[in-house]
Amino acid sequence: MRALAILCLLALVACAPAKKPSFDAADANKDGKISLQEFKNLFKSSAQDKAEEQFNRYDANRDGLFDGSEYDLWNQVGSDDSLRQW
Ligand SMILES: [Ca+2]
Ligand SMILES: [Ca+2]
Repeated sequence: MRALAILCLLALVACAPAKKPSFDAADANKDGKISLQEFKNLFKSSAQDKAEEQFNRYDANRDGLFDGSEYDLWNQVGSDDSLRQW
């Protein structure tokens, strides 16, 4: 059981979220939505295509904007930290 506990702990550490920008930080113009451009600003210049791909994937209602819940979902499960700018 001890080995299992250690494994669980390791998994937790591995999955611990990196420091991520809050919704408010990403929402540069403070209109309460994240536009594709604002979203892309979170990514490295070399990862702009991937940013757009992810944006389209997580824009659940296809309105071209991320609201809080869409952004949170992306932040929790969709983000690839290697692509991020920070
Ligand atoms: Ca905005
Ligand atoms: Ca949306």
